[in-house]
Amino acid sequence: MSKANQPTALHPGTRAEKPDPLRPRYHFLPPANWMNDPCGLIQWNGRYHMFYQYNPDGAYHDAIHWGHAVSDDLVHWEDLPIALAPSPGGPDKDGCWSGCAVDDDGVPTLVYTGVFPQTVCIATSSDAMVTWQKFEGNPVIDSPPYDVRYDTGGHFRDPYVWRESGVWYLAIGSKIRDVGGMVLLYRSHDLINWEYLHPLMVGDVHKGDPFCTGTMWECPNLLCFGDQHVLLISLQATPIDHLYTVYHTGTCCEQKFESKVQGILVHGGSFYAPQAVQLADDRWVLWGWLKEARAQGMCEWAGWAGVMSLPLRVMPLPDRTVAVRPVEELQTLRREHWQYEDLTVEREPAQLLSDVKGQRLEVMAEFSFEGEAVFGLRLRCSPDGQEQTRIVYRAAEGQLVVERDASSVSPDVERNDCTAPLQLAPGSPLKLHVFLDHSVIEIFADDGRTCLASRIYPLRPDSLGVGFFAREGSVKMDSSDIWRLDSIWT
Ligand code: DQQ
Repeated sequence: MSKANQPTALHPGTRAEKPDPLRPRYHFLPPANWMNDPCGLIQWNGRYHMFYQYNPDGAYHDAIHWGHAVSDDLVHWEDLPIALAPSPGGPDKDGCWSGCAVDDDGVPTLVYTGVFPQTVCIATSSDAMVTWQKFEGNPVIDSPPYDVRYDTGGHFRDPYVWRESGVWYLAIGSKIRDVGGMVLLYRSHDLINWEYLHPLMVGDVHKGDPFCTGTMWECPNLLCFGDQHVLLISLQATPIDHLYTVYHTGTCCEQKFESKVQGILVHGGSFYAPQAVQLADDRWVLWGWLKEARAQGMCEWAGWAGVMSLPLRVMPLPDRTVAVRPVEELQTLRREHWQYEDLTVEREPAQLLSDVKGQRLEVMAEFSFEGEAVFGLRLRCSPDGQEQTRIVYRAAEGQLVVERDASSVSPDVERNDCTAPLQLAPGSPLKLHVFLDHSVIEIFADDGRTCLASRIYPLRPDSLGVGFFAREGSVKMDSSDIWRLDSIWT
């Protein structure tokens, strides 16, 4: 490895910038500018490293670098110098797109996408991951496999690498023109020389199956849980801005993946391109990119765009569906606490809670209800209700919905409903676990079996109220705990 890479400049921007009421405070995001996918997640010498797609020049996607941060607890982060920057004239001259990190017998190694054209490149570090040297022989894979069956159009990105019995495997996102997305599989003994094996999985955009569709499959991740595997794929569908991540639970036999059960990992249209890492304690934890849902001009005015989801534990269940739950370490953020029990939920518009207000809250609530009830929780509510966001369970439709029609007085934000299917067995309570962080809402319902993430942009400074309401049917709130959460930045 040689050819010094010098992307060690510190981030422009600091964390003590102008107060911004929409900027999340306990979700990770860079000091300023654009971020998208998490990359290169790895636990190294006991610390958690996160890299991410980053544009140091502004709050828009261009000339992508790898930002870098490190944490001791999965929750609080310290910014490190930019890890990778495009090298003029190199295979990544137009950007260092997504990829992963591996431990090559003590040598930290990044495997990433160089553009354009889309290729696989590697870089290593010899100073405990502060600076990175790009391999002088990059790219290590210079194009998708030549195969007359596949017209990939050159779409070939987001390598995900793991080691099995001393052999490296690499899964990478691709597509077959007019057919659908595809994940290709390679093998290597040294991370440099790669042998193409076969597709790990191929979709079919024409079948109308929401789990196998998408014209391009991005950011594959293969998680191993003993004899069961979970394949995560981020689907780029049509129209192009319709992006979502699916999981396939199945088995991997002779390097072929057979999908048995599928689902959408996090509903709502904001969560995309997650990356998962197995920690030393065996937990699989992932972060996803939470996209903005406001006009580009608002992002550029604010000076930032994109935020990481909470760290989420991935747990396959006995029925082979996958639950996603916030990691326990987040409980260290809990501060002021309110508790309620056995309340009859008032009809809409119900009173707001008199003592709870906030932009940074965690809510755990359990409701019992009869029949076709419609009920939920209001957040970021102004006293007159002009601004409010409602998290609603519609029992008859079996839907959990974030109603954003009144979420902001701004005309430049998305205000459509964000919906997730949620069928509860008759008599079962609704269990909601909600995180609010200024412009971010993450919801884990039914112990993480149904997850929904959404973005909201309330502008009124008094949009701080919280309340429960019933629209249809009789509803009881059995218990609820609400905490104000701390900021992760000092
Ligand atoms: N983002 C990266 C690509 C990836 C996409 C570019 C997914 O590598 O396919 O920033 O959001």
